[in-house]
Amino acid sequence: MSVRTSSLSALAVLAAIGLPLAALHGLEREPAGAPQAGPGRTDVMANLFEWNWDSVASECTGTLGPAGYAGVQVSQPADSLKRTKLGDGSDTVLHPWWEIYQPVSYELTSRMGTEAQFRSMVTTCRRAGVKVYVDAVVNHMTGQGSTSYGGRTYSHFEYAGLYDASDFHRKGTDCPSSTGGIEDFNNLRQVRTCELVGLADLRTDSPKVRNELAKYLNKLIGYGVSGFRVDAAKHVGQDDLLALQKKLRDTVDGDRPYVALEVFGGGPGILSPQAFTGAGSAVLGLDGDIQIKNAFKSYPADGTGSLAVLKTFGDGLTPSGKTLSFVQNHDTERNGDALTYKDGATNLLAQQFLLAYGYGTPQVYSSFAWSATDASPPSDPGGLITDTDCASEAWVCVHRDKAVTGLVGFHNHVGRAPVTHWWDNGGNLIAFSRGQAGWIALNNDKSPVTRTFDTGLAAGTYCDVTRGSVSKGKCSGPTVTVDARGQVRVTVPAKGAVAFTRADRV
Ligand code: LM2
Ligand code: CA
Repeated sequence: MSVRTSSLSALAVLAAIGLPLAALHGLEREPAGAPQAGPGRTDVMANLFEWNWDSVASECTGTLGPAGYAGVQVSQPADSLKRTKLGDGSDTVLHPWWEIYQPVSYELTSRMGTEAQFRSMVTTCRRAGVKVYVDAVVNHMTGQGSTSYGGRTYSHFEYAGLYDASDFHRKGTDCPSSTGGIEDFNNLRQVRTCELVGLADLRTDSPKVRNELAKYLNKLIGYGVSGFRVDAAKHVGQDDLLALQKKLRDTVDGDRPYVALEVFGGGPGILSPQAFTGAGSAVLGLDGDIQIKNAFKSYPADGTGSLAVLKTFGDGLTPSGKTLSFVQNHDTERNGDALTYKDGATNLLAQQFLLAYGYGTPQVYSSFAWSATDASPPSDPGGLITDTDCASEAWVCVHRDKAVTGLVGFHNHVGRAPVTHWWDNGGNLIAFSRGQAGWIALNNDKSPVTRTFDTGLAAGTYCDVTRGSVSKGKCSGPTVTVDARGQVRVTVPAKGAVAFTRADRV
C-alpha cells in the first residue's frame, strides 16, 4: 500500500495554490487533538464495535496499521450489567449488545475481555501506529439487573465503593417528570436530570461524580488511550462536559484527549449538535449519516439514489473540523437512519465517498451481523464475546474491504486539498478531484458508465486504488491513463468507483 505522503505535503500543496486552510469546505479550525498517528496517516478511524480486545489488537497489527488507519474506536470497556433473565427490553436475547451501556463499576472487566487484555490491546495498537479511542458512558449507570461481568452485585442507585443514592439525580427534587424518566426530549431539565430509558442518572454536576469519572478516564489515558466518544452527551450537558474535560490529563503523546460528543439531532437550541461543538473536540455526525443514506438511496426505501446532491455535502451540518463523520454507527445501523452492511455495494460506495470527499474525521464502522435488533454479538454462553472471524458470516469487516482500504490511502494522501473538478450527471454518477492530489468517480447506478472526465492531474498511468495497489512500481489491479490535458477515459463499474492519487502512478 502506497500511503507515504504525509499531510505535510498536502499542506504544501495548499500553500502553493494560495488557498487559506479555513476556506476549505467549512474547515474552520484545526480539530483539537484530532487523531493523527504514524507516518503516512491522517485521521481515519475504524469503529470496531463489540470486538473483543484480543481481536482489536490483532486487527491493529494485521490490517489497521498497514492500511493507514490512524485510530480505532473500541467499545465501552467498563464492567457492565450481565443479564440473568429475559424481559426488560428483550424477551428473546439474554445478552443483547446493549448490556455494555449499563456500567456497574469502572473496573475494566467486560464482555470484551480483562483489564490486562485491554491494556495489552492499547499497547499493541499504538505500536502499530493506531491510536485508541474509548466509548465512555458518563451520563448513567444501570437500569436493570443486579450482577455484572466483573462479578459485582449492585442495585439501581447503589454501586459498592463507587456511588450511592446521593450521587444520582432524583425524581421530584431534580427531575421534573412524573415518572422520573425523560418524557419530553425538548425539555432542558428533563433531558439533563431525568433517566434516559430508565438508566440511573449520575449527578454529573457534583464534584464527587466528576472526580470519579475523571479518575476513570484518566486511568484509560494513563494506559495510552487518546480520547473518547462520549455516550449520551446531550444528557450530560455542555457545562458538565467541559468541567469533566478540564480534569483530564494530557495523553501519553502530550496532546489534549480528543473528545467526540454523541448528540442526536432534532433538539432545539442548546440541545442541538451545533450547540455542542464548543463542548468537546467534535460532535458525532448523526445528521450527516442520515443525509448520506438519503443521497445513496433517496426514497422510497428501495430508491436508487441521487448522488448529484452531494456536491454541497456538509453545508448545514456541523463544521467539518468539528465532526466525527461516518456512514453508520451501532445505533443508526439499527434505527433506519443510516445505510447498513446489508446495503452491500451501496454501503461500500458511501464509505468511499466519505473518505474521498473529506467531510469530518471519517470513521469506518465494522461489527457483527444481526437480524434481530437486540441480537448479541457472537459470544460464549456466559456472554463473553468470542474472537472476530472476518471470514465467517457472523462478522462484517467493512474496514478491510479493498474498496475501503484503497480509499483510506487516498484520504491520507490528499489531506486537506480542496474538492475541485466536480462533475455529475444530475443523477447517480459523480466525479471530483482533491486539488491536484487525487481524483475519484463514483457510480451508484446499476450499470457501468464509460466517459471522459477532467481530472486536473498530471499526465500518466495510474493504479485504480479501489481494486489494486502499487507495489514496486506495479499495480495489482486495473490502471487508467490521464492524457496531457488532464483527461481520463474510464469505465466506472456499476455500484463502484475509480480512484487514484498522485502517488499511485505506475
Ligand atoms: C446511547 N447514546 O446516547 C447509545 O448509543 C445507545 O446505544 C444506548 O442505548 C443509550 N445511549 C444508553 O447508553 C442502548 C439501547 C437501549 C438500551 C440501552 C441500555 O439502544 O435499548 O436500553 O442501551 O442498555 C435497554 C432496554 C430498555 C430499558 C433499558 C434499561 O432496551 O428497554 O429501558 O435497557 O433497563 C427500560
Ligand atoms: Ca443526565
